[in-house]
Amino acid sequence: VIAGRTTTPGAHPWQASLRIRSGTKSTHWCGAVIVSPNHVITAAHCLEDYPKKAYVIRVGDYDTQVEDLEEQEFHIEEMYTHEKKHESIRYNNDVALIKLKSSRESFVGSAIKFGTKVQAICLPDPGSAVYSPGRNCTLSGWGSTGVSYAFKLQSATVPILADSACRQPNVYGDRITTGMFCAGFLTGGIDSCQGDSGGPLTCVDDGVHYLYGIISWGHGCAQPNRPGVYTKVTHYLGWIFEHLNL
Ligand code: 4AZ
Repeated sequence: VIAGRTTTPGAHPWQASLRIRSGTKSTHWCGAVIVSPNHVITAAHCLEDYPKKAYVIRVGDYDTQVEDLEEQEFHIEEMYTHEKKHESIRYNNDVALIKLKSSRESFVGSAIKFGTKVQAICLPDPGSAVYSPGRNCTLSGWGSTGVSYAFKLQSATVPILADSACRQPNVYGDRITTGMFCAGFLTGGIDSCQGDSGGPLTCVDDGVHYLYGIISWGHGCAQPNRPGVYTKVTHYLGWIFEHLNL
């Protein structure tokens, strides 16, 4: 996150980290979002470079350098990547659902133990979710702050941009599909960045946080006329619910 703020522990209880295992340790790779006791959503492009055994999902984290009591880690039981990923254009259909493997001892039908600092995000209702231009929403992640990845979870408030603004030829033109939307500032300055992708863009409706976007791509970070591009969650609700039941 570029020009964001450091969050407080538990302020984004649905935030997860998709990590790459290396020996007994793991390193942050992408964001992810808790959507059920057994599932997280992430960006499809986050799952392209390694086999499923290489990943771990961590929830309940805040400062990646400190081990918290709330932290829980899971291996992947199954990963479902959208079948039309990158179809006709790069980053199109950038959504994936991960089913977590529950550790044998704590198995009670669910992998994640929910608590005050670990919760699922609500998925939006396609009938009432509004992606209106100018609406302020919140993104979060441990991605690049400009020089290096963040240790403490960062967040930023960004307005949703009109498709007409984002599809201008000097912005992204035809690279924005119906499954994407843009959020941020055409003047640059505040944005998601490398290592944030797969994480959440949430908006509040009647006091409830909903997952509107999945951090997906952008040309660099926080550059003028290069806002962040997000996977439009309402466009994929059918696909998401279908795969939640597999
Ligand atoms: C990335 O590489 C990435 N500025 C994520 C978000 C943005 C750019 C790149 C948006 O993960």
